[in-house]
Amino acid sequence: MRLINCGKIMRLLSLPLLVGFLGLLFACKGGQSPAEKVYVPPGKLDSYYAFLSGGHSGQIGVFGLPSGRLIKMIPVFAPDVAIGWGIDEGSKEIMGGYIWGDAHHPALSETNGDYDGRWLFINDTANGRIARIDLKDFVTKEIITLPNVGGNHASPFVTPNTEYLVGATRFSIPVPNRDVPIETYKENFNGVIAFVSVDKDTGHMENAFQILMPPFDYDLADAGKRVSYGWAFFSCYNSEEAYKDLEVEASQKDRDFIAAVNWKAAEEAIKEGKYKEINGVKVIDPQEVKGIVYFLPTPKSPHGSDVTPDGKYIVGGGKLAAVVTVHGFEKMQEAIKKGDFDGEVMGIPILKYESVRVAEVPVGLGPLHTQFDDQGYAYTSLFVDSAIAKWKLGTWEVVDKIPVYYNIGHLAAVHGDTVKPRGKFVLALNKIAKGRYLPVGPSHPESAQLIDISGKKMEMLLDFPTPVEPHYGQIIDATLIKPELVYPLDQNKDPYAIKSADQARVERNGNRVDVYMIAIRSHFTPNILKFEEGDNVYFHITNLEQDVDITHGFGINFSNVDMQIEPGETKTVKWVAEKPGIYPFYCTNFCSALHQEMQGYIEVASKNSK
Ligand code: K7E
Ligand code: CUA
Repeated sequence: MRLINCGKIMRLLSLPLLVGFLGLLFACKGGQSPAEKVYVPPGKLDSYYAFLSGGHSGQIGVFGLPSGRLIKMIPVFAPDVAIGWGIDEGSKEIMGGYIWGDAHHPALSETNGDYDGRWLFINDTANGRIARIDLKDFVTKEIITLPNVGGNHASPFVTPNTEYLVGATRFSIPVPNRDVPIETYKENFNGVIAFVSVDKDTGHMENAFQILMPPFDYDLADAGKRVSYGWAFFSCYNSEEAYKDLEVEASQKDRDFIAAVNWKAAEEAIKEGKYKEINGVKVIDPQEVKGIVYFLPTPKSPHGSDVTPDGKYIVGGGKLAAVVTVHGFEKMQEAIKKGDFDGEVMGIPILKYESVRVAEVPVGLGPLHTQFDDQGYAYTSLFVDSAIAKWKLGTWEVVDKIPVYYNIGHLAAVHGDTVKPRGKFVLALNKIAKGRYLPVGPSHPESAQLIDISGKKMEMLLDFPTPVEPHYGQIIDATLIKPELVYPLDQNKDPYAIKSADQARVERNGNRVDVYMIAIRSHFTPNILKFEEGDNVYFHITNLEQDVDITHGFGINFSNVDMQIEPGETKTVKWVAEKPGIYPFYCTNFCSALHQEMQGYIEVASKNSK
């Protein structure tokens, strides 16, 4: 009897206790401090990869979020002497003779409008190129040049199934490029909008087609999605067609444009042969082929051009305005049908502003770029205000604002430019970091700030410095990327690979010498080498390791040769035996307890010593 009573009391007590406990749990969760929200304990992994462009360093930074930890710099357009990027023969060939690039916009490959974790693309504003990084090993595999494109800035911004990467001219040039007086800019210069196709299976890029454009400065782009699939939208400034003192002369007009390109129609035109070839690329002239491009008037010197996740709206960030302009895709289609035009430039109809504009959202000063969350909100970076404005799609009201430090350029939300944004965080990519970090001389680092967007009000969580200079970034759910951790040796198809020490050898052919070498803890075979003055020596080194993170280095004293060879990989590096003498070489990447012993000697005999 007593026992039963006791149980009853316990039952009666347990319900409020449970409720209380759950309440406490919720309160704790809701009340998590910023530190708790970004803390990733030792041994635990981040939940997101953030890929941030390295600007004029020509690289890409890979960060973990929410911690903000820098995990890797991927060399793309610039050499990296640790890895040997730009030193070994394979990467030298990919870099195509340039040693710098200006990397602005990372673009993850997409399937059905969402990141698929296969490849990462990035543009080079300096030398008109796009690079492809394979996310199987985070290595740059290919760099393509976009002929006719002067300063490829509005790029690569993939279409929803990575059918195409886009590119466009920021600095108009004569097309084809030739010697003409700069003063004949209006007559002789052109912009170009470019489409680069991507092979579904291999990722291989090809110049598919281009569209000749008036000599404006094309700035940013985004591909249409869902209802606007088949289109792409490019912002531009300098519709004044100025070629000097742009600060003043390109800021005259109240409205410039967003160019809406119907790439499905362009594909048809190409099939029908309506193009001319310029520098090996098929170029459509809108004066001859109608229905490919339209101009949407957009205030004022617009920078960002961002399509909403449902594809219904195109948001233009008028950097000299206090509003973002929202154009409706449906309205645009109706206006095109009705011929609601306000003149044309170079055969390209200008749609009436009132016929395409849906809203002007008063976000604040200097709106640049817009990203989206999973709750129907948009987030716009405000360069002049140093802030982010949060606003509601559909009602167009600004609901929140948060200051950032200082002068934000791009911002990136989790899957924030896809058809399926994930919410959670937005990352502010700030240009100026005055006083935010320990001072290190005149140049301060760039600064990223992580902001929680899961609640009603945005909450600042974390500052972290970033190497030069993130323009844009993309944030992907970490579970979507599954890198290969060693290269399987049995699948190594490099023509210079050897699979065991007994295949190691030296082959001479005139003054070309090929050294087939292996690296394995903790030696090279062969490790005593004798050459003659003037020999061109090609070292083909295979790392026989199959254990994770056992990378060997190969550096030669008194030379510019150094590279890293990953487990199962073969790399080739050229070294010229210029001067007689002794040249030690050694493993430059700490690999084992006997790493210091991993070395060898090269003897170069003088020509006359024979
Ligand atoms: Cu710096 Cu996209 Cu080149 Cu804007 S860009 S900020
Ligand atoms: Cu191999 Cu250090």
